Amino acid sequence: MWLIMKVFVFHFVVLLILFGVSPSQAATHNYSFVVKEASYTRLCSTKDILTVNGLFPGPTLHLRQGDTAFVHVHNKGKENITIHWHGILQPRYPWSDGPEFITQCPIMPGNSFIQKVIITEEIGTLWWHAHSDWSRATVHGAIIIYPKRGDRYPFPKPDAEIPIILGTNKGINSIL
Ligand SMILES: [Cu+2]
Repeated sequence: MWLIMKVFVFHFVVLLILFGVSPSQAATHNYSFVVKEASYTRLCSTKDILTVNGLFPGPTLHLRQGDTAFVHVHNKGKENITIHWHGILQPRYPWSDGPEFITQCPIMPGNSFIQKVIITEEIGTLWWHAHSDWSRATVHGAIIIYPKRGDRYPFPKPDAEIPIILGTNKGINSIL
């Protein structure tokens, strides 16, 4: 009887480790993206541009391999919008990947939509951007994906991390 109890407890502990208390457990993140116009000054010229949360570039997502992010997109702009997660595979879940009228309907002005972003194999720095007409010129930002806790980078560990986001002159100049 005592031996049966010991075997049962051992199996129970193994199951716990396999399904839930692993130290590299994936995390869920929630972000709020309010798409709205904000005034922006460059080279002594101030214009209203479309932004996320009033920021240009927009907010940086900090995630780990295996994490899932739910990005609550609130469209307070004047045009339809979607956000695309550039370089993210989105396995078996293309429904909030961003290309409007292909994988999802655009988010109309005044409406909200939760875009689910699933990080599987990606690691390093990618970016997100609007996927409707010219809106991507100002509505974009970085996605920084770290290895799982306890894992190493698949490249030499950076000494420092400084995100640099490059835009095209054409897009920015035509708006500013
Ligand atoms: Cu893209």
